[in-house]
Amino acid sequence: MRFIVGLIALGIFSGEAVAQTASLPQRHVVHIEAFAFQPPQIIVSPGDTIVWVNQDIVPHFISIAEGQWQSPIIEEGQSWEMVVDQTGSHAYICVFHPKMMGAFATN
Ligand SMILES: [Cu+2]
Repeated sequence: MRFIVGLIALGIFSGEAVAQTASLPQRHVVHIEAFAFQPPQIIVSPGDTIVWVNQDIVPHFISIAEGQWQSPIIEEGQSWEMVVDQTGSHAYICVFHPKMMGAFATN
């Protein structure tokens, strides 16, 4: 009995040992400016949101390289956001300007 009391005093049976590892979802802003994604590559977690903000004077149109998803056409001054629901590394381009390339990867 003295042994058990000692363990409780050490906090071993207190139930406080479960670490809080999950973090809150983050918002990541990718600026579209001068026909480029800035930053071009970001690291995200599933459940995070990526926001693309078109600061150019022309529309842009994002498509993942493998064609798995597309944004609507993002008009000048508009933005579009997407919740990350997939893991791994994903490259994307602008359909209108295929030299525009970006990527996001999950950590
Ligand atoms: Cu474009």
